[in-house]
Amino acid sequence: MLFPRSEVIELSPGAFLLRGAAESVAERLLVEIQLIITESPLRTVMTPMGKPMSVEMTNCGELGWVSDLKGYRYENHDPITSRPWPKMPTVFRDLARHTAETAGYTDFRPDACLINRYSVGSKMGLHQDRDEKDFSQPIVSVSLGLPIIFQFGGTHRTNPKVKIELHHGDVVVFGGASRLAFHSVGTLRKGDHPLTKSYRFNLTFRQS
Ligand code: MD6
Ligand code: FE
Repeated sequence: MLFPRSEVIELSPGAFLLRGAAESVAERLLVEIQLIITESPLRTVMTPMGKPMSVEMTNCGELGWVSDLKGYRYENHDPITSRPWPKMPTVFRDLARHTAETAGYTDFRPDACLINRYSVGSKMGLHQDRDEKDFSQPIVSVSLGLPIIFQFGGTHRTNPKVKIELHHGDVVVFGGASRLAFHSVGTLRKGDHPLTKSYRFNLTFRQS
């Protein structure tokens, strides 16, 4: 597959913003998302603290990220359907590998893709992504639909944060010295996007 070159902005050591890198395949990604959610529906999950997350989620790939009162972990079956997660579409894998490589991560082999859907008022609090085994592998994050504010800091919760707005088609590759950086997502504001209407989707690819 051919991907156009995109502007690469280093946000912090090892973390890169690839402006618009997913734009040329966005419509295909959204078609695949719709197919995935007919197999493994979007759901509201509980944090281990017993609070529902405001973002709805599902997964594709060999493994899926799940959260419940027992904790955060990767599972090879969807706990709702008791079936394997839907297969990771080729266009997902190719985009993740290509953008990781553009950011300098040459051997990224994602086996899990978490799909988050934000509706008006959804947000994601400050967290680290640390449920994976190998922190030498980056995370690739793809934004689709309505824009949102993304904040990221350092490896301590209280480190100063940089604020950026993520738009439709933007890709963030988070690795190296920034792999365990704390980050958060602001509240989704009302809007009407030509492809996703009132929603924002985020795909995060990991090697679990
Ligand atoms: C989001 N993203 O953009 C949530 N995690 O909706 C994340 O939590 C994230 O963008 C790890 C690496 C990149 C990310
Ligand atoms: Fe995250």
